[in-house]
Amino acid sequence: MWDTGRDKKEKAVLVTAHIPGADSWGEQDAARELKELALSSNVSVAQEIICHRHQPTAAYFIGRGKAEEIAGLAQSQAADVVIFNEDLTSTQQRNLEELIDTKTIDRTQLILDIFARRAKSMEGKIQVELAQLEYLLPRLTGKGIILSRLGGGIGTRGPGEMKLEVDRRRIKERITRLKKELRNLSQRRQSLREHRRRHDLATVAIVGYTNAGKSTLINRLTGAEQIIQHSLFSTLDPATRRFTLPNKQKVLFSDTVGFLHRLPHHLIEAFHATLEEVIEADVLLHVLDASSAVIYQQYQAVLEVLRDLGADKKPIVTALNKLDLMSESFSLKRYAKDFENSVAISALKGTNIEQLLDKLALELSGLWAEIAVYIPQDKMELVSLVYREGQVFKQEYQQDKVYLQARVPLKVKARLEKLL
Ligand SMILES: Nc1nc2c(ncn2[C@@H]2O[C@H](COP(=O)(O)OP(=O)(O)OP(=O)(O)O)[C@@H](O)[C@H]2O)c(=O)[nH]1
Ligand SMILES: [Mg+2]
Repeated sequence: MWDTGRDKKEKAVLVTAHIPGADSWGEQDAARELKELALSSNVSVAQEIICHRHQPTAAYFIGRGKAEEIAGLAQSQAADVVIFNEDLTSTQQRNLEELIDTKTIDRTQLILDIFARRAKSMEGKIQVELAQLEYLLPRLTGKGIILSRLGGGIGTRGPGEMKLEVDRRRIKERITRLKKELRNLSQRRQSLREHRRRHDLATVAIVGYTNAGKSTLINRLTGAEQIIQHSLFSTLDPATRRFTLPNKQKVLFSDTVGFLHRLPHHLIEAFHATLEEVIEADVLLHVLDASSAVIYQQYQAVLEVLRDLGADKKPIVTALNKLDLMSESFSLKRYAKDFENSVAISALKGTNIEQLLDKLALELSGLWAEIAVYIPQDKMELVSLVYREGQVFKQEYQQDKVYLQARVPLKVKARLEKLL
């Protein structure tokens, strides 16, 4: 099952069927993002269409007349694929594909395709393939999958060079296998994290909208070599790098997959293992592209994903990135007010990085406390706890107890207070 047509550039017609009030994105912004996604998936864009609907229809999502219009356009442009900016039901997709007589894919499939191209690590590949198969499975009933789909290209690409499996029974078996492999990998990751915790490394997860500059920032900070591209979802595999803050505190930064508004749920689920870095982090560093015209929408989209992950209550430092592209100081002033705990930086030029690190150090210091305690000798296990989890400055033996001065995580302090 080798996909030989992998890099033939497909020609696409893009359709944004805007439903007013569905979210806070204007139709132009939504359409612009669809184009970025399409380009990131290496298709060429022949034509963009925006249409309006108050309510999607069960048969075609858009009206039949509009669908026929798109069919005409697709023929005259000799398009290989029509990409909808919405999530289509299997019925809508099948009907559209039949009427337009051209391969038709939806937003989720497009994003899955980009992910399939980008996945490098074993874990990333498994996660993407799992998400793809779970997306495909319910669409495979009856005439659910159209023959054009088997021809290759976008919508059929698995991670690596493989073409996606399209046999129902084999898909089910494969899903079971992938899930099992993922569980094993997730356990490995878990023990890695425990190892870190034992070495009391604070963790900072860099999160943010795709293309905001997360990898540029981690590279700038730690000299890592994360892939940087003007393209969506350049980073799929999380990378973790050690770094020492100016106050000598050691931290681990992890770069994560970019977020997107209406990120398909399949993907968040499949990427749960990767996103555990975010869930378990002590502090989040939210990188926002301050030069974006849709900064508020992107900010909200990131918060939504964080909420989904249950990570929105963590301390967050916001980096208003791409300062070098901003000419208007009044919008910066406004952002400084609207985005709490933020610093304007340029990851590319290295501007204001020290201020950002100071803010991070401050957040992290809030998670630690200095203690001075007497531990009775029958509770020696608490002495090892302090050594294990904190930094000991001073230790003295007195008759039947040990005196310790140390810096420990707040959690440890609370435990000591309870037990002493
Ligand atoms: N002008 C300017 N461009 C920047 C800055 N930071 C990042 N960029 C550019 O923004 C684009 C995206 O940068 P990345 O670091 O790949 O962004 P990312 O958030 O890791 O993106 P994904 O991994 O795709 O989610 C690249 O073209 C960078 O060169 C900045 O401070 N100023
Ligand atoms: Mg990146």
